[in-house]
Amino acid sequence: MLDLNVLTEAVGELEEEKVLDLLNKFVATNPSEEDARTVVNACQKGMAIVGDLFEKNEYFVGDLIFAGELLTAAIDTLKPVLGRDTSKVIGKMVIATVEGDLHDIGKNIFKSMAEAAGFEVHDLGIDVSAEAFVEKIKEVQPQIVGMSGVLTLALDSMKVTVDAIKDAGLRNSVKIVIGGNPVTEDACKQIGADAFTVNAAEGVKLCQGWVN
Ligand code: B12
Repeated sequence: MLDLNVLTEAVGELEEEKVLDLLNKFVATNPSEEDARTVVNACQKGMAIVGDLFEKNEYFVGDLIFAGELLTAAIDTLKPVLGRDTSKVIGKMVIATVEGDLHDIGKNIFKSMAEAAGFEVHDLGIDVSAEAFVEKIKEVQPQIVGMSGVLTLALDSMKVTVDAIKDAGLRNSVKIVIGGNPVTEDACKQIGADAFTVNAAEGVKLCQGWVN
């Protein structure tokens, strides 16, 4: 098993070559899904280091952009071992990053894992309005709606979106899960979601529980 601390540090220091080299070697050992998920968590911790250094003015927006590209490449490398695609559809979900927020790495990780678990995932992308969520829910009739956001302001957009779902008379037909760095139990209650998580694997387990 690869040294997770070394990986976290390499992500934090934006050492692309080292990160991809570590991950390629890891994938070549044909690891379990469980181990692959631990590796995703280590990458996530590395992104928290990037965020801290950005706050301390040691990194700049360009570094955030590079970090985003680095993590996307890292997750692409891990995809083959993150879950084996199943042909059986166990449920439908509509997901997106909420209005005002352009961060999509966490959402994309959750999407990959949910698809591997057998969900048909309709991904609306980033900066998605409450109206667009409502329209897609009407069209697809999913059992689950997933909202992602990492900016603090995303919490407000999540509330607006849940309210719009209620106003459209759709709240009782869907379970709602929110994810991303700022979500907490309190925020979940305020927003009126059914569940929250800062861990994609945990989110998938929750969703599996809802459709079983
Ligand atoms: C990379 C990055 C960017 C990239 C994003 C690239 C991309 N394609 O996503 C770019 C350069 C675009 C960017 C832009 C900005 N960013 Co930025 N960014 C980051 C950074 C470093 C990492 C985010 C990330 O990918 N984390 C890793 C992923 C894997 O974690 P995650 O999102 O939490 O996802 C996991 C779980 O939460 C869960 N999950 C996520 N979504 C969902 C959804 C569901 C349904 C479920 C079940 C689970 C789930 O699964 C994932 C895997 O376990 C963070 C720092 C940090 N600490 O997060 C700052 C950070 C989020 N950014 C910040 C800021 C300030 C900005 C900018 C305003 C900078 C600027 N001055 O322009 C802009 C805002 C643009 C906008 N309107 O959104 C601040 C936010 C502050 C705040 N409290 O609001 C942070 C915290 C940095 C900091 N410490 O200051 N950023």
